[in-house]
Amino acid sequence: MKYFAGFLGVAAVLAQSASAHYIFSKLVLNNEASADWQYIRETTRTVVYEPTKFTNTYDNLTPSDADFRCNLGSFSNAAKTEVATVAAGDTIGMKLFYDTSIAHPGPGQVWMSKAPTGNVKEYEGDGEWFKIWEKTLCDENADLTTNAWCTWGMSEFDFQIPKDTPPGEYLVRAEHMGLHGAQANEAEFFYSCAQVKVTGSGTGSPKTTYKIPGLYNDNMTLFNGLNLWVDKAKDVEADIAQTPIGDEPWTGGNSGSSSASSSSAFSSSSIASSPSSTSSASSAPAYHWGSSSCGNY
Ligand SMILES: [Cu+2]
Repeated sequence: MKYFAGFLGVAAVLAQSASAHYIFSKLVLNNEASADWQYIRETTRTVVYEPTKFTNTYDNLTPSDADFRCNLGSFSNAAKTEVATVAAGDTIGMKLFYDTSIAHPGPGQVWMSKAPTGNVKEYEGDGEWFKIWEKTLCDENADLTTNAWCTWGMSEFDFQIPKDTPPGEYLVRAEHMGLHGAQANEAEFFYSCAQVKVTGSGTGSPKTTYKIPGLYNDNMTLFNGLNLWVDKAKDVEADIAQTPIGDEPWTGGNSGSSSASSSSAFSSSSIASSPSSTSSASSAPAYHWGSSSCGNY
């Protein structure tokens, strides 16, 4: 009896903290959510749902580390994580731990990377990644600190595995970022990877691919300098365009971006492969918004 009461107390505390921060722990197949960490590699972090940041880090993890691929220590859980079979063209989802919902302002993305050996359980994610899904601003006239963002309030990302995806085993990485601390280089990244076997006869090839780490750096104003309380939607869009988030997702075929895209100047090769050599001083935050905590969220 005493043991049972103790368990409830711990669960209540965990559920309460999880309402602020989040991590994708469930894969959604045929509209049904899996168990936590059944198909998604569990991180070994002290508190699984805390964000990854460039500064004031949790567990010393930053977006410049190899574990920015699938979260801290998660490769050590790859062997015991199941591989979900999904047909190319199917829509699947990744859902948050405790069914919490996103209450930080920022974009959401889904990335894929093919296991070169054909066995995703032995793949660390050090190969090429491509983007298949993206949500940024949905209402430019709404509040940039909350519901201007498409992902505001979502508890899962639903996305299509492109019909042209070649068969094989893949890491599927869902990611959300909170930009409410970007004015102080405290953007927050929430992400994890599912292990998926794609079936079908796709022969497509994404033109634009990326390496992780290398995807993001803190010379990018979106993560270090943007101020959602002061800046306008067009500023946010300009900052997005200078990152891989501004690139068109691959939805099939043999090319990564549409001809209408203005992101060609920020191709993956120029962004992802070169450690930025520009001075960070020029993009230092123009505003500091007091404490960097997430107390209001
Ligand atoms: Cu936060």
